[in-house]
Amino acid sequence: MVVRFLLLAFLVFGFGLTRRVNSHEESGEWSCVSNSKEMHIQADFKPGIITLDGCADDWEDIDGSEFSLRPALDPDENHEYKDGKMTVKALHDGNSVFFLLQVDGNYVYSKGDIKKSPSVALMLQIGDNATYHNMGGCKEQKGSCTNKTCKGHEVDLMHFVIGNAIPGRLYGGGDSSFGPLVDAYAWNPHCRYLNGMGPSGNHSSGQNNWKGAWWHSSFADNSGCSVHN
Ligand SMILES: *[C@@H]1O[C@H](CO)[C@@H](O)[C@H](O)[C@H]1NC(C)=O
Ligand SMILES: *[C@@H]1O[C@H](CO)[C@@H](O)[C@H](O)[C@H]1NC(C)=O
Ligand SMILES: CC(=O)N[C@H]1CO[C@H](CO)[C@@H](O)[C@@H]1O
Repeated sequence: MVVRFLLLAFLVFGFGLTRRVNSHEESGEWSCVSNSKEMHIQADFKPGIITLDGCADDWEDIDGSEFSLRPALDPDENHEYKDGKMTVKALHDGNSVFFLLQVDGNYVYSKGDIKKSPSVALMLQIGDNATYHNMGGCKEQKGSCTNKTCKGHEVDLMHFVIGNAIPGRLYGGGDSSFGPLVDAYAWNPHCRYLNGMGPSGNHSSGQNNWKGAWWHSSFADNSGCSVHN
């Protein structure tokens, strides 16, 4: 299942974990070494070089880190995506942080079919006590999650479903539509809120400012995008 596959891989990066990723099933002890140097991505200050158009050209001189892609529910090494690695790069311009995620190999894209196309997500720790595992790890159930009961477990999420998103177009940010790219925050997987909304009846300080664009190397390159293989 491609969607979960890539999703987890990106989450792994978001929290700077070790490569040893345990199952999402609650079977046994789960641990993470969040200060592991191995998995840290550094975002250097490089203003004015990135255009959010899905093309990787702007990033050519930026160092990246490579990661293996493994299925979320069975992250065994044997089930790794064999055709290539995922490369992640990051930088900032003093105001925004930019990420590039690139997957090499014959990764499938089927236009208009979200089940035959990858999705990606980025998860960032916001609250001091937010865990990678369980998307922030607040113990409350849906309905009892509030900014008080789950205080400290906030994670920020960006989720981009590319199957019906137009390549090269910028999605997300400000608009309140529920398009292919959503900006969310969560305290756990049952308490997720999209595009700046919060638990019903409550205002939230959730924002809606993640933006993203994507490209696939199978497209004829009419746009000036230099195609990476
Ligand atoms: C995080 O957890 C510690 C230990 O349980 C607690 O003392 C602290 O107040 C928590 N931080 C937040 C922001 O909730
Ligand atoms: C929790 O949400 C309420 C309602 O929007 C708000 O008034 C309050 O300041 C928030 N508390 C914290 C700690 O963010
Ligand atoms: C203003 C408002 O609707 N506040 C509510 C936020 O959520 C908590 C818990 O669900 C309620 O107790 C508040 O009344």
